[in-house]
This record gives sequence, C-alpha cells and structure tokens, in this order.
Amino acid sequence: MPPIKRTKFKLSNEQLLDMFYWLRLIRAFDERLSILVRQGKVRSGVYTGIGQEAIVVGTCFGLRKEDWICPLHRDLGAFLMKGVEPRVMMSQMFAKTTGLSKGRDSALHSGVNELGIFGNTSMLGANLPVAAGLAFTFTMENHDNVVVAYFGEGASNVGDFHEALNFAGVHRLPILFVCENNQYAYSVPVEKSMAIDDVADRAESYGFDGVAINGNDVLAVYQATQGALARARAGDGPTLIECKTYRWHGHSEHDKAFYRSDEELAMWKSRDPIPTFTTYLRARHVLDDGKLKEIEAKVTATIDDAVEFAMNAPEPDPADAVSDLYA
Ligand SMILES: Cc1ncc(C[n+]2csc(CCOP(=O)(O)OP(=O)(O)O)c2C)c(N)n1
Repeated sequence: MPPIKRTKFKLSNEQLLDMFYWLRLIRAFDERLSILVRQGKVRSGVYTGIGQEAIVVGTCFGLRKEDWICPLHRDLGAFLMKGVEPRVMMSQMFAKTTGLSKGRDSALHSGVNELGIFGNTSMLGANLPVAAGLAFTFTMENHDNVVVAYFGEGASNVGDFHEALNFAGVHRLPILFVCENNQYAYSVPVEKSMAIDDVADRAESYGFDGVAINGNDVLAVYQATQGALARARAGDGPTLIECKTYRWHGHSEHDKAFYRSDEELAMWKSRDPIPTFTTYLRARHVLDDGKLKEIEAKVTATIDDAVEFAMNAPEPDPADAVSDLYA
C-alpha cells in the first residue's frame, strides 16, 4: 500500500514560539521602517506588509534552504526568514555598502542565490514565469526542492500570471503560487479588477488546485502550505494558495490611502494576525507574560541593533557603481 500522505502538521511549543517571534520581528521591522521613512532616513521605497505577516511566516516557516522563494515588494519578512540578517536587510533600506545590493539599488530588487531568494523586478507578475522556470529546473535536475512564488491579486490580472500557471500545470511543476490578496492593487479595490470572488478559482483552468484561506491565520497558512509542499515534493504538481488579508498602510509609505474608509481599516485591524495568535498560544499555555516579555525584548534589541548598524555603515563609493556587471 502507498504511504498515506500527511495532511496535518503538528508543531512543537518551541516551533510555535518561533513562529510568534517571526511575526513580531517582521511587524517591528516594518513599523520601524515606517518611522525612519518619516524621519527622511530611508533611501529605498518602503512598501510595508503590516497586517499581512501571517502569510510570509506561514509559508516560509520550515522551508528548506534549497527551496527557493520569489518575494514581492511587500515581503521583506520573507528575506529575513530565509536567512538574511536583519543588519543586512536594514542596510539595504539605507542603501549602504553592507546591504544586499551594496548600496546600488533600492531594496526591492535584491536576491541572494545562496539562500534561495530570487531578486524580483518591478513589473507585476514578471517573477512568476521565472519562478515556474526555476521549478522546471528542479524537475529536470531530479530533486524535490520547491519554489514559493508570491504575488498580489492585482498581479493575477496580468498575462504573465496566466502563462506561468499554465506552464506549471502542464509540466506539474513543484511550485506554490501564493496570492497575497490584500484587497487593493494600489488604489484599485479587488471588485474593480476581478469579476470573480477568488483568485484561487483561476488555478482550475490550468489543471491544479487553488484554495482560498484566511491569510491572517498563521496556522491556516502553514497548514495549507505544508500540504502543498508535500504534494509538490511528491511530484503531484503546483498549488495556488490565496491568502485573504489586508494591508494596514498605504500602497507605499508615501500613499495616504484616502481611497478606503476608516471603518474598513478598523474592521481588518480587529483581525490582526498577531493578537489572534497570541490568544491561541496563551490558551494553550505555550506563551505567558514572562515569555512574551522575553520575545518582545529580543525583537526590540534585534531591530535597534540593525538600525544602528545600518546608520553607521559606510556609504557606497561611486566608483563601484559599475562593478559586478555582467554585460
Ligand atoms: C506590469 C505593471 N503594471 C503596473 C505597475 C505599477 N504597480 C506597482 S505595484 C501595483 C499594485 C500591485 O497590486 P498587487 O499586485 O495586488 O500587490 P500589492 O501591492 O497589493 O501587494 C501597481 C499597479 C507595475 N509595477 N507593473
């Protein structure tokens, strides 16, 4: 008899606390960046994912080093979870030599081959065919690594998205398409850009499953991801996971988001992924006041250290602008 594929993925108390730490760290990183932008200290465009952290944490948690991620402009947390040091990530935002691009690019286009992080470009949806190509390489090379490719609901209206899903479906590629449906593509609400309710339904046309889940529930995201990863590693092809969520800040820190109501924002803030998870952990006696204090202190110290390091790091030398070019 073939082995039964596991669909439940249990986490130890330590792993649950680790997940909680990542949620808090990523939130704190973005919140600090938002303040630094207002102080005029950040050189990069800043597109925070505040409110969406459960998606990055639930999908990145437990990925292998050899798995690749293709993050979006809003996924700095994915870089951190895949192994980029907070000091390096903060340096990237300050365009310092100690950042990933050594001060020669905004934060959004950097990648790290050794950590399995694809450097995205600005064109919406353009990372998806590349992600599918990467997954195709994995099947050609016969190993069971997986690609996790992120995109917004806005990007799912672009041709590249459909080509990537079609190619992945035809070749049964080991790839997870993770839609961060935060209800707006810049100022455009989802109902003005899509005639259907769920991006997840689009997977059906390409011959694989799509599932729409609560993207603010880190355990729901983790569970869906683990099932999809197990299928992908077993050669059963791609999955589309649509995570319903909301971005609390504007599209970027320069956008005041006048196109949405205070009531709508308040409603989504009441679904904040962090207190929800905190309540769950407390109810299970995994988290208590002491542990919470300890984690908060570690988060603050990590962010403080990253900011100080980045602020004091050397500026790039203009002479280096043309180094590392391939042309
Ligand atoms: C092909 C293309 N069209 C337009 C833009 C300008 N643009 C950048 S981000 C964005 C909204 C993206 O919305 P979504 O894909 O839902 O992701 P989100 O920013 O909400 O996370 C737009 C229109 C672009 N970068 N690329």
